[in-house]
Amino acid sequence: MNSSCFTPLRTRTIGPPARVPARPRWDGRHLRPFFQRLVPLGAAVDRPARGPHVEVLARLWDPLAGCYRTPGPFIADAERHDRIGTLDRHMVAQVLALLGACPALQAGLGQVMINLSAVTLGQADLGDDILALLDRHGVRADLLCFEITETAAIGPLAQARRTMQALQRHGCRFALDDFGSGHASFALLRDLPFESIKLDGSFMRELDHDPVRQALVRCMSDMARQLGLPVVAEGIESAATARRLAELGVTWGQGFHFHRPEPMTAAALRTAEPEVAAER
Ligand code: G
Ligand code: G
Ligand code: MN
Repeated sequence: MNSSCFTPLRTRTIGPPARVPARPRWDGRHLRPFFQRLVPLGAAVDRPARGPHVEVLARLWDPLAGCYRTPGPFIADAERHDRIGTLDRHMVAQVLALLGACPALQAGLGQVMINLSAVTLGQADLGDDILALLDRHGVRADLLCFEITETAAIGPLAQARRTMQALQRHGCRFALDDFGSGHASFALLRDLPFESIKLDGSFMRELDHDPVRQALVRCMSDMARQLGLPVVAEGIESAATARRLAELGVTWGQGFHFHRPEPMTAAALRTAEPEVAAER
């Protein structure tokens, strides 16, 4: 089995997406949304919690290997081959169809965070496409927060800003993802109306033993507080890291320590709720 398969032992027990064609060629039907919960770290929480916050994570079914692939390689591939806008829209459509089919689920959820490539954000028709999907599936816009990754060039800033503002007027929010790992982070915070920051998971590795990472995380969390933006730390793999982050002023976290990503189904989202409430 290839090493980029996601947790092979577990995914062997998780079957392919419904109606997936049995051929190894990339196709939107091979995509399936998984999700990971966010949890408050320590006592301070920046926002009144309505219910569990979750991040949607794309996984790609590999029919030859019989497992799901993690997104790193196939997202990069889609960006290179101009397919990322289609992939991101497939993900949004699948998530909204799921939420739209379950009004009670929508009422119980806090925020659903969906990753969008910076390339997708730069596409002029994105705002209208998302609003049309919200309308078609009857999903509240304020349930959604889009995480923008800066791995690829963000393209025309004016277009990105217009799309963000149009969706924000309907209640959607925007987070800057992978903060601290690229070159444009600070400039993007200045130029675009982000409402929260997600610290790149690479800072969490060895955080507990590394004064440099601790200084950088404290600096980013202080800056976010001054800007009035909530901060989420990603990639938390131990209780020690979670405790250290709380000391450094980070108020939200996610990672394997709290929750291994799992397929996004109504049943799984429903059972996410009491656990998160207990952790608060
Ligand atoms: O787990 P892994 O390190 O392979 O994740 C790689 C990247 O894929 C992460 O930065 C994550 O933000 C991104 N990602 C996950 N799901 C999606 C998605 O639906 N769309 C986009 N554009 N990126 C995603
Ligand atoms: O950049 P972004 O945060 O969107 O990346 C999310 C990716 O990181 C997902 O594909 C997810 O599977 C992976 N991920 C989530 N939690 C952890 C963790 O605790 N450790 C590591 N190494 N990866 C994680
Ligand atoms: Mn993300």
